[in-house]
Amino acid sequence: ATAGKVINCKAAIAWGPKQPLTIEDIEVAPPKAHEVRVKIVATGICRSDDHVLSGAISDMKFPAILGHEGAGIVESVGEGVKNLKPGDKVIPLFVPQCGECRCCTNSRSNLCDKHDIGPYIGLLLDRTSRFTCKGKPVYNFLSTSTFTEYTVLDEICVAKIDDNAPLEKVCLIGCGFSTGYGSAVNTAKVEPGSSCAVFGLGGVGLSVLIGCKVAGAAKIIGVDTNPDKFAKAKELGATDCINPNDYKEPIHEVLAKMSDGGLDYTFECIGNTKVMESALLATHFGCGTSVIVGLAPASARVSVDPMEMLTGRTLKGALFGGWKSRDDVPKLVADFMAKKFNLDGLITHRSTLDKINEGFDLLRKGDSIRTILQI
Ligand code: CND
Ligand code: ZN
Ligand code: ZN
Repeated sequence: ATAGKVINCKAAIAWGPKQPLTIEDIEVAPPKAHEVRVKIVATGICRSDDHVLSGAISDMKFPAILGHEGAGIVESVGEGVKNLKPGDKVIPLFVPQCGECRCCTNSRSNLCDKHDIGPYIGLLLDRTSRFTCKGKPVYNFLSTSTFTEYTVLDEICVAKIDDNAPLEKVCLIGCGFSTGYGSAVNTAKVEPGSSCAVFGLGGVGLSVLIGCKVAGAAKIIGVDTNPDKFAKAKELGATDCINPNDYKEPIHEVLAKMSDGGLDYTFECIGNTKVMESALLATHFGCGTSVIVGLAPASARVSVDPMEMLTGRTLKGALFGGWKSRDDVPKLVADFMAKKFNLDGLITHRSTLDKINEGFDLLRKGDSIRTILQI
């Protein structure tokens, strides 16, 4: 019976950019009204967490607990929480769904005014944190903070999922898988027989690829500067894989030759604005759509010749694959349980919280797709 009491536990603390995380003893206060305290069971390491450590996300506050791709079990709930109870399996949501704001009530949007996706506040909705370490408050990240044994979430940032779901796999539905898969099926709305190119074959890009295949795309070209990523991409449905460094011509020209003058759909899953420009140019004149999925550094800008748009290309983007988080995450977990897609191909490494820095190193070196930390 920890309900109502402060929990002492371990967490990986980020002290600032370019510094390793350290495992610390922290205190996690009980949830206040409309909050939920969750025991994290498993979490993936996504490149967005590393963008904070590399400094590409530059307005974060420290010390902070990163991590936004987790799954866990409700330990206790605050006053007024109706739809969650201790013991429920849940996935923390980095895009909230309050159900009431302008975006939530618009069927074409999956964002929510209550988000903390830059400029970063790093606190719960009441503008405080439930974490302390060495007597000082610790900031949240993306409303989630999963690199800890216990976290506290606003209830609008929690999806209740199937009691039988394997948390050490479905944690990927908290970000990488859903972001990529939804970018193909919701944001681009890839059609049967269409041609697609996916730039960046990490956890997010490979999930786009899975979505393109499920949607029935006839041609799916994987593009990556690291050819070690090609075998996995082909296993998951890529019909061709190319390395831009193997060509003298700009990569959009190479892709145009491979796709009857341009692709129907392209996806940037890196966070590089130059690649975003190529991905748009690689779509077909008059009918192509390019989707920005990667998170670019805060000050970066994309340059577009207006003629590219005037002649009928579409440039769009989405967070979390366009899914309305609280409504759709339980459905995605149900689809996983019904074997509509498989997550094993995305999981290359398993580890523990105390080895989190090694997990980040694997991602930086390009050696992992997803490392899942068992908490
Ligand atoms: P990860 O680093 O695993 O994958 C990126 C891939 O891109 C790697 O395979 C690289 O080799 C490849 N790459 C790098 N530079 C180039 C280049 N110039 N040309 C071709 N390939 C290149 O990252 P991830 O899959 O975890 O995440 C990808 C991006 O998605 C990243 O920017 C992350 O922050 C972002 C993201 C977005 C969202 C969202 O909601 N839209 C959610 N989570 C992550
Ligand atoms: Zn992510
Ligand atoms: Zn809302």
